[in-house]
Amino acid sequence: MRKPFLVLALCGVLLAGCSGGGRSAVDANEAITVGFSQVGAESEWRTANTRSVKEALAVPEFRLRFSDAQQKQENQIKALRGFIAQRVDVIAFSPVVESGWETVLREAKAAGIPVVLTDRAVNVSDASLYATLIGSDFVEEGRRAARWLVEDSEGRPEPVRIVELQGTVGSAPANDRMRGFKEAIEDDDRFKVVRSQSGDFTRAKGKEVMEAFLKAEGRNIDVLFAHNDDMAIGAIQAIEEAGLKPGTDIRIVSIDGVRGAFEAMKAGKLNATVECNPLLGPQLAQLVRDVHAGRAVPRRVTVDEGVFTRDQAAAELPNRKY
Ligand code: GZL
Repeated sequence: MRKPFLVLALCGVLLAGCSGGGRSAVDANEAITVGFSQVGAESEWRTANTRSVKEALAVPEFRLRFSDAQQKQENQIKALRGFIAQRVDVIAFSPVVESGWETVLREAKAAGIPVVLTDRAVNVSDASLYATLIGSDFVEEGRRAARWLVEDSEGRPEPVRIVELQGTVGSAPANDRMRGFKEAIEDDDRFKVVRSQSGDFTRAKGKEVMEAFLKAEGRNIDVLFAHNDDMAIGAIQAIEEAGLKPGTDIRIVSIDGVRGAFEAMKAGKLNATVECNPLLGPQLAQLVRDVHAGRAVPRRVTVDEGVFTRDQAAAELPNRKY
């Protein structure tokens, strides 16, 4: 499952190496100036994504201007306007939420600066406002989490009462993971989502909301579906503090596949994680090269990902790259 992505990523790295091979250092005037606005540093996934982007663009061919929006849209819009004023060659960003980008993207278009979306999508009326989106299929990730749950629930008591920790309100991953999960169980009466609330993709908020779920539902929770591993890890603390066994009294399925999730699965406290690969740097670098050179790029670039369960965790942990 993972090979194609790895090969693509390797090609990206080799191309970077080949294009630099034997050539003198890139003249400062020729370097491609990239303005990158990152969502924040809210999760292990985000940290790995930032590292991948910075590493891939840390070659003489690029000059990276990086901005951390601390999960606030107004900070991202300010950063994008700054990149436009600085007349960068390409803008790349991971939009914290789906809506509210039309105006600033029209300003980038008017300035003749191409935009590459990474990780998350935007809702705009004019498709020409960005060149391409590279990121995961979040709806499929939600479906995969539900498929694991359906399979793991064979022979168990019914109904299966689920609580859901949603990601950042209005974000593409939260909207789409919820949609995919719901789509995959809505015709199966065994499954009931009894509570659903945003934990904003962070461990702290995930713990806080899970405490509220436990207070309200007591021992009537069979499953936690968390839109990312960080919220699941926070929820695990709340479940243990309530005197229950995470992974046993309450089964947990989450999304990202970060190292912390594999460690929790190895400890028996998390049951499954759906991979969402953050290592987009090499592919992003290639897209920036192509867009800057005026070459055609695919409208949508996805990455190959898998699903990992508790029994695979110990063997897979040493292979994890994020
Ligand atoms: C998904 C990414 C999400 C991760 C979270 O591509 O946007 O944001 O699932 C992160 O961990 O905060």
